[in-house]
Amino acid sequence: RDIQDVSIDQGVQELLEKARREGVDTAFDRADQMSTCGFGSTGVCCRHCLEGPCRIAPNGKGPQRGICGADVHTIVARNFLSHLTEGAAGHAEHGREVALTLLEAAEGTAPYEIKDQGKLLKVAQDLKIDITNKEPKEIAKEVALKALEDFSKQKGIMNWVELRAHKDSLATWNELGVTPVNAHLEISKSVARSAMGCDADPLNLVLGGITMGLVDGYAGLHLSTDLQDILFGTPKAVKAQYAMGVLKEDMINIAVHGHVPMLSEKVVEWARKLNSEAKEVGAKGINIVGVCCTGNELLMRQGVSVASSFSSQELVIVSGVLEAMVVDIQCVMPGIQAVAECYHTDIITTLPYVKIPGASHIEFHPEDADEAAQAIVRKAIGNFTKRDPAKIAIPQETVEAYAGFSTEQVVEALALINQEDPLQPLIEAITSGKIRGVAAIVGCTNPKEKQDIGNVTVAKELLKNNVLVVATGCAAHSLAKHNLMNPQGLAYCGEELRQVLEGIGQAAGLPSLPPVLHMGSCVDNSRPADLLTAIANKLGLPIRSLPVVGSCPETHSPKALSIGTFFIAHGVDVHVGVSPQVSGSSVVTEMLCGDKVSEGVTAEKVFGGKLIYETDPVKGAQLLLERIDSKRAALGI
Ligand code: BF8
Ligand code: SF4
Repeated sequence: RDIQDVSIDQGVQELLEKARREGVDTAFDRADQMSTCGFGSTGVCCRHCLEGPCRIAPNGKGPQRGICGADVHTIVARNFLSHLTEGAAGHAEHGREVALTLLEAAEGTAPYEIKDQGKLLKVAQDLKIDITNKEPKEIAKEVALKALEDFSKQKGIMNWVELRAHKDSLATWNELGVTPVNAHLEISKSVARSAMGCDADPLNLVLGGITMGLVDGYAGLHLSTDLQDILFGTPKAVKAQYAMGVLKEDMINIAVHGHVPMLSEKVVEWARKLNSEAKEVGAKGINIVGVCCTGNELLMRQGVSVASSFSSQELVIVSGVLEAMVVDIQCVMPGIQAVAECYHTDIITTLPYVKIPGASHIEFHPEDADEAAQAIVRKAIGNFTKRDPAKIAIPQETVEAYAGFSTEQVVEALALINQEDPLQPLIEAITSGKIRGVAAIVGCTNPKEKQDIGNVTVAKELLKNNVLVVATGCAAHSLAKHNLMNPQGLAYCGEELRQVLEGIGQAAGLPSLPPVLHMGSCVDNSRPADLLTAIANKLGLPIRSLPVVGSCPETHSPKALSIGTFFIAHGVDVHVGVSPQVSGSSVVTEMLCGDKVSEGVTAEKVFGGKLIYETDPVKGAQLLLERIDSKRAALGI
């Protein structure tokens, strides 16, 4: 592809051109070299045992069953479940790591404070923990132990499901028998049932997938957000910069990349503390920039600027001014090391179960977080003088973004209009039609796709039609870079939505709210879910009847599929713009994407929401608008 066909971000185009000039291979080039496998992309290739791999030929021409006798529907459903299990496991590990850190902080063995004591008390009370006469650390310990029960209890349902789920959604899940008991038990069961000779029933496998969506949603998203807010603070409105131009030639640049904020928060803290050492080597200071969801986490709580989303992560290195890229877990391309070897950059892995050949490894454990963060920052400082001046090129453009819209911050802003009943102005705007619906644009960028175009196009189509848009993950990067998170983006909003955004913004002392509200990283998809639950509770309606949708136009990650499944289980329609690899089975496709009049069981009949697969972002947005309108019509608004 020409550089213009790879991304609509000019800085990415410039760096890709430089990479190609310098003979550096990136994910965009590798995507062009990779031919699409028709079997894998439709989900019909099975590698679940050593009799295989078995592939089911399309159109009935060739084998129609694997060696064990599994038909195409079993194979596709099992592969889909495996994807969801992988996604849920990633987020559950994230949640567990945070819970352990909170426990160690409470016991005084890890150097973290409890920054949001208000949220700690609220979560503790909602978990029915007795807080009378207890110190914050004592309460934090009990909250952490309750969280860890969600990885160990053998009976009942997960504590975080009880804490956060809407009662009507929970009733549906209980009736279907899909409510998770504990995350590890369910993940283990899910891996076991996907093996050869176990679950062969496509419907049962897809229901197993719903459980994985719920594990992701509660042990991953909600649990992580709650405990991270307690440890690091609940985000408040902040302004920061996006795009590759946030790199600084006269400073030591450290990119923090991955997901879990325990490491990145400490790197930021030590970068501030060791600033004088940076000056000793001739730099003006230390500039931390974010990549992927770590970027979102630091942006939301620390106002740290963000360089890159997933698909262009290697290009941050190509700027020639990156001293170190420190990574933890998830969405870290192994390819960054080969790119780093062409420059002076050190790739630093930090977790024992996420290593990259050739990279430096500074192991990070919460108890010695300070020592590890210092070593990381000092390694970067030591690299500053190793730059090759001939290889330096930083794109100029940066874009201002307003972020930090936690659910608490949104409610606080609304309270400026109606102190007694903060949600009322939002609900009135929805019922009167000033706001036609609410959409969460979430998920990734994908090197196979033209970066940002899907995310931005869906957002603009929805905004034009007066849909209130919130965003998380790398989709939020796309929208921020294209001016949808500052007041300039109001030009893309329908007149009525613009008035609502200006009204709320001005009450908060801003010219306007930004057109898109940045709610955080992918685990922070718990925040829109919390907002929906609050609105549904206030209206006395189930979430499934609200005019709300989700869209994931450029996903690459199984995590996005498991988050999407979590929302579908609430009855929220979810659009994906990249193949979810289920089209090889008419039965599975019908279960996920079929409608009320389809034969057999469909997600829409059971939950009230379905999966919408559409690669054209304009058409995808139109389909979402149709769904919003049909939910409005059913409510008589
Ligand atoms: O968890 S949006 S590319 S970085 S998977 Fe990965 Fe996708 Fe980015 Fe965050 Ni989410
Ligand atoms: Fe083939 Fe069945 Fe083994 Fe899959 S589980 S590889 S279909 S024999």
